[in-house]
Amino acid sequence: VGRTPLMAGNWKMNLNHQEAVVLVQKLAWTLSDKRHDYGKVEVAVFPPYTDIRSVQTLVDGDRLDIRFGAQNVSTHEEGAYTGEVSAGMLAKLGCSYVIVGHSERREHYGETDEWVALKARIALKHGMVPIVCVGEGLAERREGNHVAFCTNQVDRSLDGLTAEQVAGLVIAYEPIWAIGTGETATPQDAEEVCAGIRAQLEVSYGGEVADSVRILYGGSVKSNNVAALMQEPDIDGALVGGASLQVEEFAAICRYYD
Ligand code: G2H
Repeated sequence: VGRTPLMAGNWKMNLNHQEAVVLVQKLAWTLSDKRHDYGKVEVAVFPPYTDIRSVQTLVDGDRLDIRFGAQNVSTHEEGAYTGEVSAGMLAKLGCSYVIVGHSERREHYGETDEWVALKARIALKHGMVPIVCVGEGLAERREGNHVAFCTNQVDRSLDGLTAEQVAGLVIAYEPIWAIGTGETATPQDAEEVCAGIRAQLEVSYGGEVADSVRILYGGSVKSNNVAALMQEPDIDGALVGGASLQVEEFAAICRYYD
């Protein structure tokens, strides 16, 4: 299947403005180092809202082969929603992607699947690709319900999307118990859920759509565990948090096959 792997660096709420600029510059420089092959993956970074504009300026100005996106988006088009940022604003800044439903937003800000579906819809409406995050907690994992829990989350988070829209989506599977904890799911653990998600997509939208959706794994991905994860047939990339803040480490993740 011809799914281009996506390595997505989710900076979360880290780095000041200057650090963000330096990180993108160093990353661009590293990715252009001809001693390594970076050509097989798509690389994207997800700065905080406040640095998207600067990243856009660097990427456009130097024609960098780096995509970028936002970590969140409002469910509303515009208006009296203090503190929110709209999909239209992000699209105008050149965002290719928007992360929706990250577990940290579900956990700390009460985001529900219904909200996630609204966010996915509004991102698509403005020409951006949502990266729809799902993942089980420790309780579901211990009870052995993790696959069903995640496929339900996918179903509900994609509510209202057409098959055509789903075909262009990215889904990120992030087991909550493996986020920022240093714990990684084994490649087999991750594949079990990613394959389950793809099977569910096939039931809901057909085989062709299911085959075209990229499913990322996220949760303590590092240069020393990414290659094994990427060998699994249903894992098409990684959503990388902590390790994406270190240029050498993130670059090593992007050339996992080298
Ligand atoms: C999961 C991941 C990126 P980390 O949240 O979204 O973070 O790699 O730090 O576990």
